[in-house]
Amino acid sequence: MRRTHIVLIVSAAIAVGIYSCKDSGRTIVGPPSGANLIANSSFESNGTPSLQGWQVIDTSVVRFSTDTPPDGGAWAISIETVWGQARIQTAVALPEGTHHYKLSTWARKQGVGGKISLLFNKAIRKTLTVTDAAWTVYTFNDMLTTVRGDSVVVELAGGFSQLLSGETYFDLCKFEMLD
Ligand SMILES: [Ca+2]
Repeated sequence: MRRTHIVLIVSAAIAVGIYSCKDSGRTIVGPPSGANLIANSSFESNGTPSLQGWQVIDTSVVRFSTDTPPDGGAWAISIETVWGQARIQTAVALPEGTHHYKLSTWARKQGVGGKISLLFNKAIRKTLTVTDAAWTVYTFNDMLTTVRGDSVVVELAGGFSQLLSGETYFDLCKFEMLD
């Protein structure tokens, strides 16, 4: 009986130790206000096109484009309008607590335009539709209260249509913590 107790205590101590290590590894240090929390906002690295940090859903309709907005560097992303899932996503780590955030993206469209969405814990928090043929900044502010384990995903999607064609361009996608 006593041995069982000792085994349990040792097991518990190991579990706490593992949890503590894991916990300290996951601690997110609060970023300074105004900090952009998306690492690859401009879809390029030193002039080379890059989708690092972004998950591409249906790579056949996501392309790099040299058509960029002001200060957009050399490359933007274009996503074709299709009858299906044409989108890219990036997960954003947030500090715990209540903060104001701002999502902003330059975008333009030809034909059927796509959408910009913010997902909080896998539910759509807000969606903006790209309506302009010229490069335009699409933006919205949000207040989020987050606890450990919460996640935010920024999603840029192409247009959705069975019959009509189109292309939506995105660049300089930022998710900033305002305060
Ligand atoms: Ca760019």
